[in-house]
Amino acid sequence: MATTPLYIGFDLSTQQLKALVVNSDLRLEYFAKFDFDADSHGFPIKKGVLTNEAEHEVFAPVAMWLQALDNVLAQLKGQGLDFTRVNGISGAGQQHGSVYWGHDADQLLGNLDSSKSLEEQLSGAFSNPYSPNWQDSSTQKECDEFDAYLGSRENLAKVTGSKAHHRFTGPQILRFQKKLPDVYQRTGRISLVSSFLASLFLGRVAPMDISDVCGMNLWNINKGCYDEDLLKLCAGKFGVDDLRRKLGDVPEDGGAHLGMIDRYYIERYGFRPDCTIIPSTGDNPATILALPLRPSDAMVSLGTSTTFLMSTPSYKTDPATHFFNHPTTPGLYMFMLCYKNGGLAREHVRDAIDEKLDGDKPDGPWTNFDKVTLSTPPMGQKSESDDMKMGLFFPRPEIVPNLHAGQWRFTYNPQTGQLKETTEGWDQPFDEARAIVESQMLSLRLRSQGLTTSPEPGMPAQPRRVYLVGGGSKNKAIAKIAGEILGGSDGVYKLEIGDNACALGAAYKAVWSLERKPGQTFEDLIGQRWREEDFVEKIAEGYQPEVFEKYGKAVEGFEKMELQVLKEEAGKPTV
Ligand code: XUL
Repeated sequence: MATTPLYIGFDLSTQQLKALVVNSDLRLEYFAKFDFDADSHGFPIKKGVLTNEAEHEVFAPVAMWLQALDNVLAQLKGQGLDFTRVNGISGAGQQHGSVYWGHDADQLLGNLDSSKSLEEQLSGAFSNPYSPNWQDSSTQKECDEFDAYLGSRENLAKVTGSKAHHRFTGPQILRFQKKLPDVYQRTGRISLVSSFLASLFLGRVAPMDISDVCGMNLWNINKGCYDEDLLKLCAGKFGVDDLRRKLGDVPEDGGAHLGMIDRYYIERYGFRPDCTIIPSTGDNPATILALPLRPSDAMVSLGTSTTFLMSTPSYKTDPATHFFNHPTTPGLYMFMLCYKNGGLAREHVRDAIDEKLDGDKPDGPWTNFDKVTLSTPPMGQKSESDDMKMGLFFPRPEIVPNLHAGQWRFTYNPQTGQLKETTEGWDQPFDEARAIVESQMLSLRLRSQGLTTSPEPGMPAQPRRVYLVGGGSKNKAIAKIAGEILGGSDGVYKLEIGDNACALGAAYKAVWSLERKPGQTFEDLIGQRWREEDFVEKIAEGYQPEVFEKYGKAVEGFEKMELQVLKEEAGKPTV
């Protein structure tokens, strides 16, 4: 049998390292995974991280990731993977996390002994053995400084794509620089988790990726370079030049060939010497590469939290949203909404309903929730003259919008525009099943509607397709409501490989980088090789004119409701 080249996509996420191997036809050939809690040795971590609650710090030991990489490669070897077939490697890393290398990092990375492990040889390569994690919230003071530095958070969002966030790397570096000046001075280079992964394969510190660099609050997206003013703020007394050296250059091409694989992997695992290393990107940018996503298609990741991703040519920033450079295609951006609440909020309502209802759940834990959701009319309106029921359900502090944990229930009359905070008319907890899913989807529609266009003459602006990924994507009731609210002229789809979307996207990025014709875009190359029937399943209707219009009115009430709650709660503690 003729063998085609292979490409590896890694996913270095909070709780696992995964490796997914595809061939030129995008078919999955091998998969391996290392779960930090279950499989690592010597690190007292929980869910992949360590915490210092007193200072709201969340961080991961970098040496654990070294242990994981050797283990995953050994697993692939054990499965019979012939590494001489591997043409290219790319990866996806949890966004915003940073790795601090000592001054002799390149020296150590370039002189690895293949008879020893990465952990043995590189554990001492870091000035700081820990990588701040995206769940860290220790940087409120630094965020205030970033938001103020360019005049307002709106301006910061305009320049960098996002207002300041605790997890963003710029505020993290600023805090690190002030808190541990000696360690900062001992730092030769700073990597993102994504470029750290590429560095290990390259045998020297790798440049950051053009999309992932936008998760730092330091990159000026319009100018295509680090922002001089923000570097100044971040570097403090150590100066801009020093920080610029630490961060390194950023290649514009997301498919750039950074170099060949280091000798360590050739000798230890049997890679061939011309296996090429491609920039690794962030896990969210990698997710939109898991399919040939067209501008105006939307992806909704329904996990513990909710993430909404879109590829778009528009750059319309707002403090509540994020823009990144598109990971492969110049001229496009990735738009992202990142909620802290999602699955957990739905589970609370599910459990409350289960408590009230007896009976079997033959179709799994969501049987009652789904039944109740689907038998409740849109916005809880039994007749047109009824008020709409809507609410906010945040078991955790939320960032979209910026609100502390809590629940708020309202009724809204779309004819008069009257909004009332009340539980009157609510049949709790039953009315909440549909209301919570609606609330999550209305928030997505509210914040993405300015970026969508009309997919066909006569149709209102909406995504062409809505793709669902993550745990919640298996739930057909949620998919149905997603289509009713967000639309989707072509329907709502589930990605078959939904749980491994970012590793898959990283592998596709490597395929594109090495097999593209001059000037060929990612969407074009992957689009040609994509086999719709094998890779996605249509799970719900998308656009239905009447209900879409009704939810259009609901969005207006929803926006009013959010503003009212924000006003009422102003001054109370937020995240
Ligand atoms: C995005 C973010 C998370 C991490 C998860 O801004 O912080 O989605 O990327 O790994």
